[in-house]
Amino acid sequence: MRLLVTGGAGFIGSHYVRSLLDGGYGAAPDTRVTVFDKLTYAGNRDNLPAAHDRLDFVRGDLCDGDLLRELLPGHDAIVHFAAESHVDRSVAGGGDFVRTNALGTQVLLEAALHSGVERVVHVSTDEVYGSIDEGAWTEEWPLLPNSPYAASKASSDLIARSYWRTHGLDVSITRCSNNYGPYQHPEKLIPRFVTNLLEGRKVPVYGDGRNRREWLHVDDHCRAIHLVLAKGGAGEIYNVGSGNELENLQLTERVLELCGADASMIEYVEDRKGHDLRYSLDDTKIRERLGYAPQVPFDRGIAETVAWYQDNPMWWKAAKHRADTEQAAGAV
Ligand code: NAD
Ligand code: TDX
Repeated sequence: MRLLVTGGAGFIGSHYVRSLLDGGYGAAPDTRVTVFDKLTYAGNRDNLPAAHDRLDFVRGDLCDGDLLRELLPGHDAIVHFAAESHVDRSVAGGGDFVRTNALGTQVLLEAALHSGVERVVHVSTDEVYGSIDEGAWTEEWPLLPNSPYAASKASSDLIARSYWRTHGLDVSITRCSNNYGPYQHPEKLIPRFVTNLLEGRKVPVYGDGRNRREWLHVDDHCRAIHLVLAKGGAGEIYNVGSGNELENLQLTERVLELCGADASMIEYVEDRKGHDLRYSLDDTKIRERLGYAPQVPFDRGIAETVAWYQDNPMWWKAAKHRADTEQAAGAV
C-alpha cells in the first residue's frame, strides 16, 4: 500500500508515521509513506526519521492543487492530519485557519477524486460539536463550533462528508478529544506548562481554570485512526475519546507535582475569548464496531510525557524559537 499522510511533520501526524514505520500496527513491509507537509511553525522535519527506505517527504501546501494532482497518482489512501491546530491563534486571526483547514481540505479531496485514490481518513476534532455542560456527544450531535479554529474544522469535516455523499469517495471521519504526548508544540496546555516550569516561569491558567477537557494519549489516537483506515465505513464518523476528563486546574496540579513545583507557580490570566467550558465524547460506536480501546493509562502517559520534555530541551526550545520568529515576521 502507498499512503499519503498530510501534516505528517506535526505532533499527531509524525507519531502516526513513526509508529507505522516501526511496525506499531503490525509488520507492513509493503507500506510506503509519503508525508506531505508545508512545514509551518508547527511542523518539523526532524520529527520524522532522517532517512527511511519506506518514507518520502514532500514539502507542499494543501492549497496547491497542481502539486497534489502531480503527487497523488499511485497512492492508495490518504490520512489527512494537516491543519492549523491552535485555538488561541485562531482567536488572534482566523484567515490561515479557513484557508488551510476548509479550502485546503477541499483542494486535497478534489485532487484525490481525480487521482484514483481509493480511501481517505479525515482527522477532525471534538471541538466541532461546541461545548457541552453535561453528558457526552454522539456522532449524531449537531455541529455548533465556537472558535474560528473549530468552525474551520467543522467546515473541513462537512466538506469531507460531502465528497463521500456527492462523489462516492470512500471517506471516514474521526473526531478526537484533546491529545497529549511527546512532540506536541509548546503552545498547547501540557507542553506549555511543563516547559515554562523548566524555564523557571509560572504557568498561565486561563480564567478560573474550571474548564474541562477529555485527555487521550497520542498513541491511542493514532491507533484509532489506523483502525478506521483499515476497517472504517465510507461516510462514517467515529468519535475517539478516553473518558479521562479533568478540570484544567486538576491537570495543572498534576503537572506541577510531576515537575516538583507547587501552586505558587500558577498565574491566573485573562480568559480565552469564547472559551469552551467542557468537551466530552461518547465513543461507543468505535469501541463496539471497530474494537477500539485506549491502552495508555493517564498516570503513566502524563509522567512519560513530562519526562520527555525534561529530556528534550533542544526540541522544545527550537519549536518555541520557530513560533517566535514567525510571529515577529507577522506570519500569525
Ligand atoms: P500540529 O499543529 O502539531 O501539526 C499540523 C501539521 O500540519 C504541521 O506539521 C504543519 O506544518 C502542517 N500544515 C499546516 N498547514 C498546512 C498546509 N496548508 N499544507 C500542508 N501542511 C500544513 O497539529 P496536531 O496537534 O498534530 O493535529 C493534527 C490534526 O489532528 C489536526 O487536523 C487537528 O485539528 C486534529 N486534532 C488535534 C487534536 C489535539 O489535541 N492536538 C485533537 C483532535 C484533533
Ligand atoms: O496557556 C494555556 N492556559 C490554559 O489555561 C493554554 C495554552 C490553554 N489553557 C486552557 C485552554 C483549554 O481549556 O487549557 C485547555 C486546553 O487548551 P489547549 O491545549 O489550547 O487545547 P484546546 O483549546 O482544548 O484544543 C485542543 O484540543 C482539540 C487542540 O489544540 C485542538 O487542536 C484539538 O482539536
